[in-house]
Order: sequence, then structure tokens, then C-alpha cells
Amino acid sequence: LSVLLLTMPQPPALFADLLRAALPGVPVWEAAEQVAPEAVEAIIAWRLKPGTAGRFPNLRLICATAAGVEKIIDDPALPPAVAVMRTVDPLVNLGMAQYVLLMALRHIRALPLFEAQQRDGAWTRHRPPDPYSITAGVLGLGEAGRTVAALLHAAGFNVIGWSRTSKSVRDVETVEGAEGLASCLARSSVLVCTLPLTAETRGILDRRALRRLPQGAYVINVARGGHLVEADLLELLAAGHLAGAALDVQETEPLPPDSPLWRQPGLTITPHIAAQASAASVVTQFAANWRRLRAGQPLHNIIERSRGY
Ligand code: NDP
Ligand code: OXD
Repeated sequence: LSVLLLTMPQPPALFADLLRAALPGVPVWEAAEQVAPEAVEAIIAWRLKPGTAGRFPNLRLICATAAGVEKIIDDPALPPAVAVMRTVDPLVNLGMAQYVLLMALRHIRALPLFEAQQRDGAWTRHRPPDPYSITAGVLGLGEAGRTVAALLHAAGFNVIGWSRTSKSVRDVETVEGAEGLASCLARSSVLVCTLPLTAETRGILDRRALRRLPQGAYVINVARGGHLVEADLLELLAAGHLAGAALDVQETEPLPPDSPLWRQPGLTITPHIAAQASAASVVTQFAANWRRLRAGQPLHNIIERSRGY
């Protein structure tokens, strides 16, 4: 039985040799046409079109090359017995945290203002806010959220974190539930989204939620475009309620050239680059689970399908 690579937009060739070295003797295929459907026991994929998994009768394991799995499990025909694992990588969590800190500091230290002054040759001083006076809210306290929270705390922010189940995280005030979210939003001058995209979290950053943020708040979305209602964000930016936002992820990726997000003052758009697991990291984690599968041992980093993450 063999492994099928459906990793586009990352070329399957990036993974194939690493995988052959990690699992000698296991056939590895770089396209579905190369292999009989019955021979595929595992798929490594960034996204799977609905209906794809159901074509492989002996499929037992799908490995997401990403931390987020919504593009894999959004398939009503995905057989319940197929286990779905995700890639969990400390370097990805650190990359996310670096991105968030960069955008948060750029905002609170008014870098765009000083850059504009430099273009005008204006040597005008503005006092930065007192360290520890800014509260940052982090939605999601999982692998990424906890790393983001720790780095923000180290940089002087007061940090509140919101999660589904109750958590205890050093140096972070933790809240949960609808009341916890309302209180987190009301106090967060910088709001960071690190949630997985699920039925419960889609559209969570809508007009109602964004209005709850303090006047002049700044939003950083490193999770998925589907968390944020982009039209509502644009409305609240135009109204002056929000100071700006950094969006590493957008509802439609690549972001179409005619999207109003490109041109909205105060918005920083990046093309989903906060962090990405290397092919080596994906292969190492997949190969370890493949061996566990053979040995009948429990698999690691398996998501709960009913929860959506
Ligand atoms: P985890 O599964 O480790 O953490 C998810 C967190 O979100 C958990 O704390 C969980 O709560 C919380 N959560 C989930 N649903 C809810 C809910 N309904 N209400 C409140 N809290 C909720 O995920 P990661 O931290 O590894 O990754 C998060 C997301 O980041 C990924 O799904 C992906 O979309 C995105 N990502 C983006 C990247 C980029 O380059 N922009 C790179 C990597 C990831 P609990 O702890 O109670 O379970
Ligand atoms: C991920 C991502 O989820 O790269 O890992 O967005």
C-alpha cells in the first residue's frame, strides 16, 4: 500500500524524495492518475476537493501539510473511519508570533507615521504609549495562540486569551465562552485571531464583534480569511472606529486585484506568509504516524472531526 501526494500549490516533488528516504520501500505517488485507487492508504494534502477521499477505498490516513484542516474536512463524503492529522510545528508557531509582534509593534509605535514623516523630511517627535498600557486579546490559545501570547507578553503587552475550554496559561488572563469573548473584545486595543476555521468560528469577527473593540483598536488576522467579515471591517475602518488591521489571510486567496482591501488606508495585506511548515517537518510527522499506524499504536495530532479542529 502506498502514499499519494496532493500537496499543490506546493509541488509534490518537494515531499517525494524526503518521504522515500523516511519510509524506504513504501511506494510514493505524485499524482492520482499514477496509482490504482485501491493501492492508496494515505494522502498528504494541502487541500482536498470534496469527493476526492471517497475515491480511495483503502484510505486510512490523511495528513494536512497545514495546521488548519478546514480545506480537508469540508467534505460530506469523507469516510468517518479515515483519520485526519495536521502538521504541528514549533517553528510555525514562532513564525506566527513574530508576524503578530511585528504588526502589533508597528501599529503601537506608529511606524507608518514616522515613515511618512521621513518622506517629508519632518523630524517631529511623538511620544509612544507607556509599555504595559496596551491590552492585546488573543482569540485561540492553541499551539499558535499560546506562542503569540507569550511573545506579546514579553514585549510588554497585557494579554487576554480566549479559548473554547478553560485554560491556564502563564502571564495570560484566560477567558472562555460568550461572556469571555465579550470581555476580551471590550478590552483589546490589539486583537489577534489564531482560531481554527470551523462552523462555530466562521464570521466570528463581524460588525457586532468589531464594534465591541475599543475605539482605535487594531486587528491582526493570522488564522483564516473566513473568520473576518471583510465588508464589516472596511465599514468600521472607514467610520474611524478601528485604526487599522493586518490581514495575512483573506476570504479569497489569492486576493483578487480588484479587492478593496488592497487600497484601504490602515490595512496591511500579506499573502498568507505568517508561517509555513517545511516539507521536511511534514514528512517527519507523517512518517512517524505511518509507523504508528502499522504498529497499531495511537496516532499523534489527529483532529476531532465533529469539532472541526
Ligand atoms: P490549535 O488547534 O492548536 O488551537 C486552536 C485554539 O482555538 C484552541 O485554543 C481552541 O480552544 C480554540 N478554539 C477553537 N474553536 C473555538 C471556539 N469555538 N471558541 C473559542 N476558542 C476556540 O490550532 P493552532 O494554534 O495550531 O492553529 C490555529 C490556526 O492558525 C489554524 O487552524 C490555521 O487556520 C491558522 N494558521 C495560519 C498560518 C498562517 O501562515 N497564517 C500558519 C499556521 C496556522 P481549546 O484550547 O479549548 O480547544
Ligand atoms: C497552516 C497554514 O494552517 O499554513 O498551517 O495556514
